[in-house]
Amino acid sequence: MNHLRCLLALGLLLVTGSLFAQTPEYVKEHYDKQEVRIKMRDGILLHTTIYSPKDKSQEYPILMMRTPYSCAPYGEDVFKGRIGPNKYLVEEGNIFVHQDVRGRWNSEGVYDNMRAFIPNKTGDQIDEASDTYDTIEWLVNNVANNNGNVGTWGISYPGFYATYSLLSGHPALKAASPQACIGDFFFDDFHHNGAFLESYWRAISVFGYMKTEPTTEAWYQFPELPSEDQYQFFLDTGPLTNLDEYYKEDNVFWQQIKDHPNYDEFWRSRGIIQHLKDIKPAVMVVGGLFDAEDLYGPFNTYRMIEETGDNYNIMVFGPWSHGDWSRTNERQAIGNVYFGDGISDDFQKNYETRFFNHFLKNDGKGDLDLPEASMYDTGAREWDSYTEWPAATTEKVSYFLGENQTLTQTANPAFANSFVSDPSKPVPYSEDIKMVFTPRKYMTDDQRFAARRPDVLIFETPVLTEDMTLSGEILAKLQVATTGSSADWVVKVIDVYPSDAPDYPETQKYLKMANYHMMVRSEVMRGRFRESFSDPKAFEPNQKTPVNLTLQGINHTFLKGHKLQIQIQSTWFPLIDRNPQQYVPNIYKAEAKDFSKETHTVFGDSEIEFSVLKS
Ligand code: PG9
Repeated sequence: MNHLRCLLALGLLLVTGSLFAQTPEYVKEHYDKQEVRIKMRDGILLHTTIYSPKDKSQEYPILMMRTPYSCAPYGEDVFKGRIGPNKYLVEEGNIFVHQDVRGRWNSEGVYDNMRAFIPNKTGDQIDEASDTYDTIEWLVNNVANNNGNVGTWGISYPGFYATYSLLSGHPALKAASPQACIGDFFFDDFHHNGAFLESYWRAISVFGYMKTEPTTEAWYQFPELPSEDQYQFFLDTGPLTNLDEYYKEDNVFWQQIKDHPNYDEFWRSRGIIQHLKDIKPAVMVVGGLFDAEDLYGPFNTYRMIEETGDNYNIMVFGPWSHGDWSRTNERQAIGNVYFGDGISDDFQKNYETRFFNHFLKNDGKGDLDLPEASMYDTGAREWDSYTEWPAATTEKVSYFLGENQTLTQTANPAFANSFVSDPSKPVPYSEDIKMVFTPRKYMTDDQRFAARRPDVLIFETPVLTEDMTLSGEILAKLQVATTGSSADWVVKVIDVYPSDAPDYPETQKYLKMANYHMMVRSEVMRGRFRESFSDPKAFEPNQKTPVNLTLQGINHTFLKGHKLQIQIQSTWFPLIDRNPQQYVPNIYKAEAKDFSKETHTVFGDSEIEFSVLKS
């Protein structure tokens, strides 16, 4: 009996010990904490927190995350639970470093959103690459017991700094894992193809106010709003200019957003993708196929590195929302939709931990036997491995937006499908009543509420008689017209479940998965940017005009018994701001009188081009 008790106790210890590896108590027991201020080449001091294993019997690599979200808790005797990318890397021992980036929290300097990279810096010119270089140089020469190898990781904005670290050129940097990494604020987060994400408006509090001194307390605050009903609040507020009531001149980022409505040098210079050429350290890009915040970034970070270099570069895209892969949920679900068990833990243990150990604890040679592209099939609910991405084993298949709400394989330019688009009654992007910090759940939400509106056009296949896997980007080549001179065009790809689809434990009350219209992918094109993001153009009223837009990659099997549906609409509120539908030079400066109800038309030679996995 004692033997059994011992086994049970050991099992309990292993489980709880493993769970505890992400608690302050565990970290305090196994790690020492140091706080230092590292001097950059221009003299600015950056707050840097270092967690080193108490076990000094071996040397360890340094794993660093640079963040605008704070190294809190501050104080060498106060510990946090999550110090590394996952519990496995914490349990086995690494040196973890967190740094407040320049101008944020307890670091000195002036913050600059998505600070532009300066390729040929001179003198004490700085950017995030030089700050990374100067930090790594100090760490490898001053942190006890390090093995001389450095890795970087981060999710979202910290993911952007992990990408940026690849441009530092420091020889000790051997591996980076940019995760949900911002690539360009004109296509990630705050804008999609030029449309402003009004749903992000509250987040401008966090990034718009510039502090003057190092601080361990938040220097910004969220505006007091009269309502938690996001749709109603922004509708009642009206034109974007009325939001100036809440953000004054001292919100630098709000002024910058309003002053740069087009893809101009301000945004172009801040995009990091363009610089990711001939990268040397090993890279593992991670993204969520239902990440509402940063999809453009990870897909294009992987793509540019792959196209221009020959370093070890892989991608892992799972059935995740923003950052889900770093959490410890046993069941992976997003909103009403369940995808599987243990998916994040498997990633952390068998991808992320093995990636960093291979390049930081071993010599990085030999085969790591991770796929070039690990893409979860979000329809069949299983992992696919591809030897390249986009997958070579696909063929282009086009559907046209046909009569009687059908997707046909024959174009019919004579067919015209019209709807009235009314900015005073925009199509909601969600049925939820909530004032979000950033949108997330809509990415898999049921779209029946939209399908039943007269200002949403739907086109669908018959019930599929066999599985169809769409893998890769989707190109929408619309042929449209408007009675106005300005319009947005939204394309949504929907998986229509059969009438006998079972509910999940996660399915919200008073909603059935039977006939669920699952959002698989969606995107907007602000019509003025159809020819150029830098040089906007009005529509000629009532003139048939091509509008093309690319929807980010998917890997989704539409199962036999399901239907593929396309929804087209021109408002998507308040995910994005409302288009006045009369052309004005800058929608951020539009007035109430500029907003008009217009009739939009989608023609039958509008084509949706999919990449379909060859059977
Ligand atoms: N990319 C995310 C974000 C950036 C800016 C504002 C709000 C969200 C993120 O860093 O989580």
